[in-house]
Amino acid sequence: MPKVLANLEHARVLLQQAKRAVAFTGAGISAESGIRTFRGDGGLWNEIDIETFATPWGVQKLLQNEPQTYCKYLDMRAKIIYNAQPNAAHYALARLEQRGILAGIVTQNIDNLHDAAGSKTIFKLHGDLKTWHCLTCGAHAQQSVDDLRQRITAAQAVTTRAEFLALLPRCKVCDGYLRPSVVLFGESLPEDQVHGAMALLGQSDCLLIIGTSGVVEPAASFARQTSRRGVPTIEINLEPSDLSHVASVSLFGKAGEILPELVE
Ligand code: BV8
Ligand code: ZN
Repeated sequence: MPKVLANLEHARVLLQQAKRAVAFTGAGISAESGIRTFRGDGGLWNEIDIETFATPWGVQKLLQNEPQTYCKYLDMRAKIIYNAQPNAAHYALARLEQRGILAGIVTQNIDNLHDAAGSKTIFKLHGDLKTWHCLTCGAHAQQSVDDLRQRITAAQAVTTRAEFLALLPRCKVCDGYLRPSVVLFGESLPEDQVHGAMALLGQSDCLLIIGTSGVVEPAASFARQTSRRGVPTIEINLEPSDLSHVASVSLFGKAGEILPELVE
């Protein structure tokens, strides 16, 4: 039997024995939905400087000196996500949860495609575009992606930091400015999401690592520690990642093709 089929069979056996499997997902699971990944071929960070565009200090500096540049970046990023739909990989995980095999998902993605595919238990380690928080009092608020789209469209005409701030929604508690709770580099992860993810991973009896390079911390360590605890680990990726060494079996190929086959 060719190695690929043997690996798929091995992964199937591991999943069949699971009662509380958990999926740890990254940008690769959304690649077939048309959303760019960050590293590897065509990766976003190959052409966008993380320090300038994706750290709080970089964003502050951009807003002070060239708000237009930042608004164009936001428009480029958000446009990719607006029309994205879940792909077969997202739906396969939702089915696995409905069957009571998958206990939930820990994702690094901010695209809300797992929610759109019907998954229920999802912990978003890096936030998402619909969850916002107040810069002054920290109160949380939900904003629709349409609302975000209108604000980013209006932001294309912005010339000063004050004009940019004027476009932000206001907090109902203290009237402070709201921002999307997307976690930038150098920012800590949302505690409620981290606690939920740790509890889910702590009780898991099978770990699926799907579409992540395993480079970003502390997210990657949550997956690594779970495998190191002896939980059987199935990796699905186009190529080896920084987490391949902890996988019991690695299935190389597109998540949108492999996951439905693994789940059926
Ligand atoms: C923290 C949201 C401390 C934003 C993201 C220097 C300066 C500042 C920080 C650091 C620094 N050096 C190190 C750090 C720590 C930093 C970090 O890990 N940096 C990395 C680059 C080394 N981490 C942080 O800053 C974190 N916070 O440490 O805070 C702290 C502590 C206490 C108090 C205060 C502060 C915050 C990290 C979160 C950053 N935000 N995103 C945005 O989107 O703009 S990270 C970003 O990377 C996304 O969330 C993404 O999901 C995530 C991880 O990447 P992947 O998902 O793995 O995506 P990638 O493209 O890398 O890989 C895709 C994979 O899919 C590939 O393997 C590919 O082969 C595969 N693939 C592709 N297509 C398919 C596929 N697989 C299957 N099928 C396919 N079709
Ligand atoms: Zn507030």
